[in-house]
Amino acid sequence: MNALRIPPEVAAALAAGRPVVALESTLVAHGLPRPENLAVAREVEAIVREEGAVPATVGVIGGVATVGLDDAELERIASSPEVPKLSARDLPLAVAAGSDGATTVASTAVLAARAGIRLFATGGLGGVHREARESWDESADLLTLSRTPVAVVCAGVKSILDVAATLERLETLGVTVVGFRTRRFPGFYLSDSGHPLDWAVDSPEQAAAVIAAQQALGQSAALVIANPIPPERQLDPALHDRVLTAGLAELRRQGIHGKEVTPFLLAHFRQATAGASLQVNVEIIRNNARLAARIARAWSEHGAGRG
Ligand code: PSU
Ligand code: MN
Repeated sequence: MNALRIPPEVAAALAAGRPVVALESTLVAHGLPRPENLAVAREVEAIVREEGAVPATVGVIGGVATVGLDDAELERIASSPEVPKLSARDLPLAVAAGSDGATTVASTAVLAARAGIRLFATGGLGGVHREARESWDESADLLTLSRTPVAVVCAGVKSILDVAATLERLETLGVTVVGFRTRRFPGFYLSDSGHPLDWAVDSPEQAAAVIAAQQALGQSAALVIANPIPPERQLDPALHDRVLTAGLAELRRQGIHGKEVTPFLLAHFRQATAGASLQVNVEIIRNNARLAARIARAWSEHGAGRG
């Protein structure tokens, strides 16, 4: 069965130890509105290239988990309104069914690790939802990161979540978390979630050294590299809090649950902030892709995977 495909450009870069950055496709298909989503997906790949790394956007095409979508495949994932959101557990079902699918942080991490890609950029991780005590809604991103050796550059976890509970879960699950030039955990749309971090790195080289140490110690959990949006570019915190309160009330009123929750709240933010949240979200993704590519280069110079 041809379940996994790594196109030649990505395979060659990996074989030669050159820098590669995995990118996810759920944020393209379900996190950003059409048609801007396709432009953002292409731009982010271009940023990774500009920084001297090979981009590998991950998705499932006709039942083949593909680590490095070509432009036509990227367009297919970005423009189809029906493409399913696949977490790690959904991958075998989509493969066996011959389906297309967009991959979340969890499923992208699994496929990137399987392909031998260490660096991965996204917007914000999934995590523990507010009211999780009743709903039990905790993103599979967390458990997956506990057993998947990738380094994920993100702007923390989405601020629609219970950030404190998510940080506790990351600790329990043994996921290493480090701030990039900060000891404050970022809040996705906001530069600071209000929660401190114990550790920070100041350069791509230092981040690569942490990855090398994880490997040397035989640890197989992920590294979360938390990269905040600069404060002058964040969403206005007062607006953020108002919009979030209204969005959570609307979620309850409409009885939305499961994997619809995250896309619903992101769309609510876009509409209620007249697109300001979209600007911030796109900027976060750009910044994270750039940093991931720089770390991938430092990691490659470190002797990627060979140390
Ligand atoms: N980052 C973004 N936008 C997104 C996501 C991340 O800027 O839409 C996606 C990721 O794919 C992440 C998912 O894995 O949201 C979390 O979904 P859930 O809460 O249903 O696990
Ligand atoms: Mn969920």
